[in-house]
Amino acid sequence: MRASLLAVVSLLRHRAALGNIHSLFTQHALRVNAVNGKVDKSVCRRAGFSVDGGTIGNAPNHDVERENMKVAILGGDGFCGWPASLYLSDQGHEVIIVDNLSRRAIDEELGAESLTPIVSIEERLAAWTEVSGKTIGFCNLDVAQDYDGLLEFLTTERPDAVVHFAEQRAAPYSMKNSRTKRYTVDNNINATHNLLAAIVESEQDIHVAHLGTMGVYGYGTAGMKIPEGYLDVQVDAGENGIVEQQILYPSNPGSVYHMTKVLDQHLFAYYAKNDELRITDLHQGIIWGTHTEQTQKDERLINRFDYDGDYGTVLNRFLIQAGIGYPLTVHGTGGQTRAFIHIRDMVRCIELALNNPPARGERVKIINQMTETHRVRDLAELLAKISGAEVAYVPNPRKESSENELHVTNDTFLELGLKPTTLSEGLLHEVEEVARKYAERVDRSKIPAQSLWTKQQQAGVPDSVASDATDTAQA
Ligand code: NAD
Ligand code: USQ
Repeated sequence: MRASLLAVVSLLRHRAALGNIHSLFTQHALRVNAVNGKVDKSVCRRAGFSVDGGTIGNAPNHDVERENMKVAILGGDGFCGWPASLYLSDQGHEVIIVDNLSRRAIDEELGAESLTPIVSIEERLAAWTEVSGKTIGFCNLDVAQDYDGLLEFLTTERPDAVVHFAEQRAAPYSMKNSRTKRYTVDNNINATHNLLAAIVESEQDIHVAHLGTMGVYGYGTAGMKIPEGYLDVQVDAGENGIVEQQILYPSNPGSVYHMTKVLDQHLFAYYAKNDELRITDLHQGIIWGTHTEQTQKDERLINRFDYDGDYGTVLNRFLIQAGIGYPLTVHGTGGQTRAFIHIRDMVRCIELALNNPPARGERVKIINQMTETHRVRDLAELLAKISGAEVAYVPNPRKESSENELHVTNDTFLELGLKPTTLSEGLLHEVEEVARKYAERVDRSKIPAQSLWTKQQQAGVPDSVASDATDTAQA
């Protein structure tokens, strides 16, 4: 049969929101502790919650009215997970963070630190209780490696929803060498699959909200708007005529990291079909900014802010570079167009996604979590204009299109009430100020992107920095 994909997009209609989930349960303080980097299963076990002294047994956790949800945040110590945990706790949800602190370990491995001084998870949680009067639980657990611990956690805690941030998320780190490639695949795919298998085994109806990426689509749009996950196609079935189908938008990942998110998509599709798990996959653009209302309440609640060549993302890197007087490192021509979302909108999107889960039996709900697109060189030129920074066009360490257009559909969150926080001079200055405040913590040698996609690429070192290094070496 000659099958050709003829055509193209139309927006999928999103099912009506199911309405807010309300909780019968009172807010119940619980704390699951980290013990020497290992899962303290005895503590996890003890953390079962009860109302009026009676343990909630096997009550179904999907069809009761709830004011607040019990939400497990996998990866809740990270750049997105920490502010999301604080935000959801602030809104009155019961939050438990699950994290193996691997991101902190990678900082040590790379000899790079967050620009902002982040305190230990124990201090963070204690500070939040002091500031807000609320308690966030914590379980130190490797979601990718400790399946039994994860199953026990779900069985004991019975969360209404799990937000899954727990993956290795840097494309450059994933491309450094075969060890980091293998780690990224093992960690990300196992984390996602363990979660799905454990939910099935626990026999609970837990809504999973996963942080995926715009990068699953690739960034070329063939002149159209990228839809929210699914593409309407017409297949020429020969004598049977034209057959209409909806398929996952064809993937085109640009790194091993992005590829793991493509593989995640297929795991989700399978478990939604076979086990009727309720899954939302949030295809998120590049986050910028660092503070949220909650992280600003106390210095000990400060969010991490990556600037190094592996974990720093483009706009945040430019802001830090502008703040400390380092040339803005535009890769190649800077013609790459990407999707962006401010960190304060990210936390709100998570809440909106949790409040509007798909129904059981429904296919995976895919939402594009981005608010605007920008071309990299335009961002650099804008910052140069408002801050006086120098722009350096450096070799591109990545193998990627040098120029691309990007048009994205993002109706779902707008219809659910998101009011986008778009790029403004005021916000750009605010972030740059953070960089200035902590400028003495910056290790300038960690700034250039050194991870090469292939041996043909070169590191993204500005000429002025390379010649300074040569001068210093010769002196
Ligand atoms: P991050 O590295 O700061 O946080 C990830 C957290 O997950 C870390 O605290 C880490 O310790 C934890 N973790 C990783 N593997 C784990 C495991 N096996 N078990 C338990 N915990 C584990 O990353 P982030 O920027 O907060 O990103 C969170 C998610 O959002 C990622 O999945 C990423 O792909 C996605 N995302 C991020 C951005 C962005 O710009 N930062 C953009 C789009 C999507
Ligand atoms: N870039 C520069 N100069 C820099 C850093 C980056 O020109 O100093 C360019 C890159 O070459 C690339 C673009 O900026 O073309 C974006 O790079 P990035 O590091 O900001 O973003 P990316 O590697 O795609 O990854 C980040 C997050 C990842 C998330 C993804 C969303 O680390 O977790 O999934 O953004 S998206 O880009 O929409 O796929």
